[in-house]
Amino acid sequence: MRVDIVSIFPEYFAPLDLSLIGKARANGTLRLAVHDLRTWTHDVHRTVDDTPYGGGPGMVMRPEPWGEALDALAPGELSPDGHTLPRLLVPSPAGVPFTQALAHELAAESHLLFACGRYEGIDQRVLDHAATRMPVTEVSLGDYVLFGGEVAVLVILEAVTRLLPGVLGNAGSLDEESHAHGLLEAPLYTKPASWRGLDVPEVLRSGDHARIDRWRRDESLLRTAARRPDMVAALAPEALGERDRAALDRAALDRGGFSSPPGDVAK
Ligand code: JD8
Repeated sequence: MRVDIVSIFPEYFAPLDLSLIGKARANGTLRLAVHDLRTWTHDVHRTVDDTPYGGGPGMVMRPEPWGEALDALAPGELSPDGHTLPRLLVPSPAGVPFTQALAHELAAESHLLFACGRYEGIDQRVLDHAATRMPVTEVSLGDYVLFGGEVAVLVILEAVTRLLPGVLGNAGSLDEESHAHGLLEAPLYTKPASWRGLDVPEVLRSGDHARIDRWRRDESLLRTAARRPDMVAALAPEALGERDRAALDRAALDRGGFSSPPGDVAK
C-alpha cells in the first residue's frame, strides 16, 4: 500500500518509523511518504492560512498550496509508471466516524492520501475540487476536539496497517478481536497467580477450557453492558444464546435495571 501524508507538521509522523509500522515500511508492505505543505507555497513567509470569509474566529487554510500538493501527489490519470488514483482522507470533526469497518475498507485500497488540516480547517473548495478527480472522505476520530488532523492520521494508519497482509504476525488474532464480534474483551491475567493480595480468577487456572470460554463470554457481556450499552443494543438477536441473555439480565439487575429482551436493554 502507498500512503502520502501532507501536513504543516511533518515531524509529527516520526513515530511511524517505529515498531510494526516501521517494520512494514522497511519490508516494503507500506510505502509511506510525509510531505510539508509549505513545499507548495511561493511567498517568502510560506503562508498557508488566511482570515475566514464571513467572519468568525481563527484562520482557514488557503486553497492554493493544497491544490498544488494534491496535483503533485494525485496527478489524476492512471499513469503507466505505477501511479494509482489515491483515495483522499481528510480528518475533520465533521467527518464520518472512523470505525473498524472503515479501517478494513481502507486496508483494501492501494493508495491513500491524507490531508492534515490545522487552524479552523481547510477551504472547502479544496475538497470539492479534489472530489472531481478522486474519492474524498472526511473522517472523524470521535466527538472531542483536536488541534488538527495529524493525530487522527496516526490513529487511522495504525488501525489500517495492522490489517495489511503480513503485518500482524499472528494471523489468527484478527477475527478474535472485540470489534469483530461486537463485544468488549474479557479481562486479562498473567503470572504470578497471586500479586499484592490479588488472585487470578480460579477458573482461568482450572484447565477446563469450556468453563474458561463461558467465563470469558460472561465477563465480555457484563463489561459491554456496563460500559457500552450502544454495542449491546446493536447485537443481532441471534448473536446471543440462552446463557448470554441470562448474563445480560444479571448485569441489568446489578445496575438497577430490569430483565429485558435483546435490543431493548435497560439504560
Ligand atoms: C482536523 C483543524 C481544529 C476543528 C475548530 C480548532 C478528527 N475527532 C476530531 N476532533 N477534532 C478533529 C480535527 C480537528 C481539526 C482538524 C481534525 C483541523 N482542527 C478545528 C474545527 C473546530 N478547531 C478530529 N479527525
